[in-house]
Amino acid sequence: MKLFVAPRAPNPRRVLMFLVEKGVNGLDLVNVDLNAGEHKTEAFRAKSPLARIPALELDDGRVLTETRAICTYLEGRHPEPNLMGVDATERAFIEMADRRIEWYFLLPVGNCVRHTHPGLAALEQPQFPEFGRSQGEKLLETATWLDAELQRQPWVAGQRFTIADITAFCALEFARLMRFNAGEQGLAALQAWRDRVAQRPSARV
Ligand SMILES: N[C@@H](CCC(=O)N[C@@H](CS)C(=O)NCC(=O)O)C(=O)O
Repeated sequence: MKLFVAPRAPNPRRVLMFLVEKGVNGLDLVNVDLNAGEHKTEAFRAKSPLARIPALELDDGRVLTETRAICTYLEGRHPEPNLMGVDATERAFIEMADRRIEWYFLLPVGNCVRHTHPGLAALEQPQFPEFGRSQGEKLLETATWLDAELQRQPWVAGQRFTIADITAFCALEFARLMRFNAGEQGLAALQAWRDRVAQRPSARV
């Protein structure tokens, strides 16, 4: 199988972390140069029609995109350690946590960085810096909520490490580009959780 990724891009990083947590090796990693627009070529769009990564090309040639869908596939093929829930109830609660993080944390970080950072100008045209800054404020709202969650439970979805921690960690790391630092915002529980996740081998991808 081939996994299309790019250094520093948060969504491919989610899949790479997921693979390390699963202990899965042997995928063929293909770097896509986003700044050069490699993902917008006809050849790449034939794999990922909306020109997005990550994309996982299966051995039969079919291609999966969307990080959660790729992770669902990998979880099915490599059930242990479980990262997405063992029964319907746990799966639903973990999905709820992961989607909250994806929509209300990763998305505002992405929008803020894409619309305010000169390094992202190649990807985001036109950039609307004011919109980007407003997304930074939305991020702080979610971060404050997440900090409260992490004061009463060790991990984003509850009592154990799951895909939701991976999504939140990748979002928080990407937020460094907008100089967001949980500790400096007084979000001590979020910072402590981040520092714990950073110790995991998967955080090094
Ligand atoms: N909803 C998609 C988002 C994928 C996405 O936006 N990926 C970014 C990299 S993190 C990308 O391909 N950007 C290319 C572009 O903006 O042109 C997922 O969950 O995988």
